[in-house]
Amino acid sequence: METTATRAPARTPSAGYEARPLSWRTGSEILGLDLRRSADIPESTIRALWQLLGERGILLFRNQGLDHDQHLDFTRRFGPLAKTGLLGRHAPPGYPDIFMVTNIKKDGQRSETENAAQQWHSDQSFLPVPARASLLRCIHAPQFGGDTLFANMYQAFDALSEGLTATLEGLRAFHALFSSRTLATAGRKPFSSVQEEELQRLSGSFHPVIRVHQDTGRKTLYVSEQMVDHFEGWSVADSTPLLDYLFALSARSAHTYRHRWQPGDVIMWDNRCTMHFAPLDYDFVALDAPENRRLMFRSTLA
Ligand SMILES: O=C(O)CCC(=O)C(=O)O
Ligand SMILES: [Fe+2]
Repeated sequence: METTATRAPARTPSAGYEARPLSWRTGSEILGLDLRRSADIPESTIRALWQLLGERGILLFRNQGLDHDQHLDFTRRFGPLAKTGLLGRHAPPGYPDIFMVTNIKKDGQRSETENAAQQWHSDQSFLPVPARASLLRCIHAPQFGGDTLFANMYQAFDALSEGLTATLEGLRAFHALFSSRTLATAGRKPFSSVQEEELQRLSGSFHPVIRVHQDTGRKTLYVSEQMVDHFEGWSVADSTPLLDYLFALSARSAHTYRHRWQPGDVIMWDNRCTMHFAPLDYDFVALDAPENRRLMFRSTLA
C-alpha cells in the first residue's frame, strides 16, 4: 500500500536541517532530514525538533515515503508510544500501535475512520493523561478535499480578554470521547461501532481550561468541540454558550493553518497546544475512484 508514496532519494544524514515557517504563527516545515533513517538523526536534533514542535505546534516533513516500521522508529525517538485503546481496531495488520485513517471502503462499507476528525479535537483528551503528540503520514490524498486544519491554542489563549482569562483560570472542563454536542450534531457519529459499554469505560476526564505548556512555559486554551462537554460544577446548558464562544474563537481563520496533503507528507503535531479537524469534504459521489482515495497512518506519543 505504501508503494505509491513519493520516494525521496536517500540523503546523507547530517546534523544539518532547515526549518521554514508554514504560516506566521503556526507550523514549520523541516527540510534536509531523511526520516527513514531516524537512528542516524543526532539526539541534539531530536531535542531541537521537540522544542520547535512546542513553539510552532506542528512540524511538516515532505517526501518521506516511510513504511510502518520507519514511522514507528522515528516516533519512538521522542518517547514511548501511547496505548491506542479503541483505535486498535483500525490498525494495519501486524502494527497495533498504528491507527489507519481512510475513506477507502472495506467489503463495500464506508470506513468509520473517514470521519474520525469531523470536529475539532486534541487527541486522547478524554484520558487522564492525553497523548503528547501524534504523527500522521499521507499515502493517498484525494484530488479535492481531505485537508487537515490545525488551530494554534496559544493564539486562542492570547485572544482572551483579561476578564475572561480570570474566569477560565479556575475552571476545569470535562472531556469525553464524544461530547453531548458531538452526539447531537455530528452528521455521522464517529466510530459508529463503539458500543455503549465501551463509552462508559472511557467515561472521560477533567482538565484545566487553561494550561501551561511544559516545554515552552506558555499558556494555552485547552477545550475542544469534539470532546469537551461541560465545565466542572456547571450543567451542559450553562456551559454551552461559553464553550461555543471558545470553540469559535479557537477556530478563527487567523488562528489556524490548513494543510493540503501530498503523498509522502508526515505531520507531527503537539496535542498540548494545537487542535485539529479534518472536514468531510471529499467527492462522495465518486468515492470509489482511485483519485478520491484518502489513506493516512498515525502514530501517537504517550
Ligand atoms: O484525518 C485526519 O486528517 C486527522 C485524523 C485524526 O484526527 C487523527 O489521526 O488524530
Ligand atoms: Fe485526531
